[in-house]
Amino acid sequence: VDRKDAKLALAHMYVAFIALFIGGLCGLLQVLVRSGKFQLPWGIGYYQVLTVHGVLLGLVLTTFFAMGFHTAAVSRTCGAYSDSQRKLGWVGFSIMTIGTTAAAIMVLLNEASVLFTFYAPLQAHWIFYAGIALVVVGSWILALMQGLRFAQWKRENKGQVTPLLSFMVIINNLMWTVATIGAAAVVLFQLIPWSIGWVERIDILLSRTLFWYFGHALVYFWLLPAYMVWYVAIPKIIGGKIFSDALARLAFILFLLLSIPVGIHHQLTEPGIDAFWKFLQVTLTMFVVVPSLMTAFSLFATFELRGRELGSKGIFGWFKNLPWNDCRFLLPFIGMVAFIPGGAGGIVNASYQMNQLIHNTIWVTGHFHLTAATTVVLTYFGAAFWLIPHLTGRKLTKRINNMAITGGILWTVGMIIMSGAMHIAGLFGAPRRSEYSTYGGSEQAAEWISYQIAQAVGGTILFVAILVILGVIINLLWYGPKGDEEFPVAEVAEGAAKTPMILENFKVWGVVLVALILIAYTVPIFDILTNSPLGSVGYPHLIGR
Ligand code: HAS
Repeated sequence: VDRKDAKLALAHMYVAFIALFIGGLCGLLQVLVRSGKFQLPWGIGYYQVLTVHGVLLGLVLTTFFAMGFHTAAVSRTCGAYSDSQRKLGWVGFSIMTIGTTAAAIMVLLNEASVLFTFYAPLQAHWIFYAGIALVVVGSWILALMQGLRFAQWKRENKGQVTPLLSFMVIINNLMWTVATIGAAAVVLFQLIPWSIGWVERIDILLSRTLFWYFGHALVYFWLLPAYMVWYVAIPKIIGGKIFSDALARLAFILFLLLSIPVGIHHQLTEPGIDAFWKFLQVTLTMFVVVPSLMTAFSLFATFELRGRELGSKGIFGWFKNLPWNDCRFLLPFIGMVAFIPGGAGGIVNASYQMNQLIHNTIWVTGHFHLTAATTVVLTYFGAAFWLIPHLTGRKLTKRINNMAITGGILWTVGMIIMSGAMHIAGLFGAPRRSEYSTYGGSEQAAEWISYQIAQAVGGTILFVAILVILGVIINLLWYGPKGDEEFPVAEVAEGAAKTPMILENFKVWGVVLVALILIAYTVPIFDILTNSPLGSVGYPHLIGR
């Protein structure tokens, strides 16, 4: 990565890891409160802490890491940005940082305890919403910078297949840009006018539907940088090759097409959306599982091919030949394994009848601590361990590697305990997003308490893991020995089929994407606008929340 581009990418990493520290600390406070053994001091509210945790880890860590990683990935595979492109990038980064700071100040002042899913009826100070809007606008500008560099590469290399990693970045940015239109719409047209007091009432169902139009694609925006690492960097780290360039591109295109028209699977218990549209979006959700299954297939193939190259025998012989003592491999690998139960849990969530059982229980929190906080975050860490020294011109030494492995193992143990307890308590009906309560001595609530204590144990181990990981990052930023660390980009395996050019045709995929969104959302949104008493604070949509 070019030196000047490295500075821009690194700036994102600083914000991401500061967010990890503060967000992680708030996570620790939450599990302690929920155990019933601890009370927040100085009048700090539970929802205030929960909002800091969700916003910093779910929105800030992820968006900044993804944008920093994207910036570096395009520079590495398409070449350095021009000065004007890079300037644009700094403008985008600055706007995102100003927006984040504004939103964070409002949350810390308890003026925006609206959780990371900031839809109505909870209301925040307008500055919080304006901050979110700035983060979105800043990210669009960064996506534009990366898109311009990609387009320049295409002009200079007419007729050639684009670099796989940059192609993946562009797909993730396209998905993000189309999805954030939903977030921008709810913030600009509903939440800001309402919180300033220009309008007295807004439609809650509309705000939730626009949010989830954005919200499910959001989780794939977190996931796809991890998939980039799995497809492109991990094969190089293990000394192997990418199983198939075409398969990887097809998986990303399927994510682009199917990530957005599925948001209603978060609203299956919502009155006011016709069952037919829920059915349609659940069906599309089952299709969006396919690119993940393709990814699993491709990774197994990469591991097996490499193992056979090293002489391993039998069906699982390759397992022995993977580089277990390399933190750049081990942490993402644990992330992959976690995605097997995490993804299976997602299929449970998306299954209409089973969703009735788990919706709004702490099972859902368990689900996203496996998917987002284990699969995605452990892969981000694994990537940061080579990306940061690559950007700072330092080495990942054996000592730092061992420290990173310790952090990863602590994280895994903490998460198994915490997320496992969340899944089980959820099946017993324990609600998510609630403070400790005995619910007036209810017998059922008494069953949850031991699981809440287990969550506190797991959460405490996780916080120790965060401290160790931050120790690693500090070493890689400032104290590791000077040297060159590789940005690993694997080649495609010799026997792989040629990549068909249709996969590069953004116009075709753009048309299919718009068509799918229109099919999935036009009638539900039309119904909401026509059937609801517009302007009401929710009635009848408040029923059943
Ligand atoms: Fe989800 C709720 C459905 C994936 C995150 N999800 C959430 C929320 C979050 C979240 C944050 O349908 C809560 C939002 C809120 O606050 O309300 N989710 C799914 C489905 C998938 C899925 C179908 N979710 C994710 C990912 C996330 C994430 C990824 C973050 C990154 N989710 C739902 C639904 C809800 C939901 C409902 C709403 C619930 C409710 O009622 O509120 C799928 O994408 C999952 C597909 C994945 C797989 C796994 C493939 C496995 C792979 C690993 C291979 C391993 C290898 C190693 C090679 C099928 C790729 C093997 C080695 C060995 C040795 C074995």
